[in-house]
Amino acid sequence: MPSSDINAFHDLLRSSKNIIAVAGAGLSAASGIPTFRGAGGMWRKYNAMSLATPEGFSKNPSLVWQFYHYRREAALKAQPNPAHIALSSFSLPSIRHQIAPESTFTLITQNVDGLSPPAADEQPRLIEIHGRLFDVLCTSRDCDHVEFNTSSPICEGLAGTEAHVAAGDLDPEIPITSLPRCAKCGSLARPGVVWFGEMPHKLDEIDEIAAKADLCLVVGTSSTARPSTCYAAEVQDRGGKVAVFNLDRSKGDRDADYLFLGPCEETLPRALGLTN
Ligand code: BV8
Ligand code: ZN
Repeated sequence: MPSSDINAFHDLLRSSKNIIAVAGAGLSAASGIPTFRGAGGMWRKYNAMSLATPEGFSKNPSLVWQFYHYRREAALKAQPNPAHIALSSFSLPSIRHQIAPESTFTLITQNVDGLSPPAADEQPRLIEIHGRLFDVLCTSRDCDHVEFNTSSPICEGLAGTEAHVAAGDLDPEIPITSLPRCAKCGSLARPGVVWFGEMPHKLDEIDEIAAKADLCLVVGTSSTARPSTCYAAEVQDRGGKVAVFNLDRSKGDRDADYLFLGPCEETLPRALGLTN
């Protein structure tokens, strides 16, 4: 049975050397971004295989762009919540070293909303394993141009369609010429997120970091999508510890050493020693 003893968890933090956090949609829930699989989750309302696969995009880019335009608009309106702020504060050595004196810290987030602020130091302390909503990629193999684009709307053809998507009504009629185009070569562009069946980002770097980790925090994820679901077990197999922060019981907590049930925007700042 996992422990929820906060003092014992603080002792563990004090002796941890390399800490990783694997985060999911629950981290951004308090910012008003819907999760995928829970109550009101996006994959309950929309078909993941039509909207979040390369095959879905080839078949109907209009449908897919409407979905991602809707999510871009929602993310642009959202603000980081206390759980994002706790993780970004914890990534600062001057703050973290007060509770975990000799530790490193890396946040691996599955979220694509850009709400986790990048760390201020020179280390790659934030890894967005499933890409970013605001990266826009050229689909032409000869070009491969990538642009960071936060325009609202991203193009006139999608303006206002977010209201239809929110109502569960995707309109397949937008012509391909009215969808976002590559700024360099004019080809059809696509959202810069990692779809099912595609290779997640920075896997080698993550493998290296996870191989050294002695504590894994699992925050607001159902632990369903591979490979993110594997890192906690890897850390534990090498004798490290796992702490799960989730609103409810989840697949990732079966073998956890610590389990903090409740909204992570409340449990995480306290567990990381940032509030009382
Ligand atoms: C890969 C970006 C090869 C896009 C996402 C069959 C067919 C095809 C593929 C597969 C298959 N079977 C298995 C696979 C592999 C597949 C996979 O894992 N599928 C599973 C789901 C069946 N994975 C892949 O295809 C990956 N690529 O495997 O490449 C490879 C890899 C490594 C090595 C060699 C080869 C690529 C997966 C990327 C998919 N894209 N996102 C987008 O966002 O549109 S992943 C998808 O699930 C979501 O989009 C999300 O990012 C991710 C994880 O979900 P969660 O974040 O966990 O969200 P969820 O709603 O499930 O859970 C929320 C949790 O929060 C809940 O537990 C809830 O209780 C909790 N919560 C809510 N509120 C709070 C809270 N907790 C705390 N506080 C709160 N306030
Ligand atoms: Zn191009």
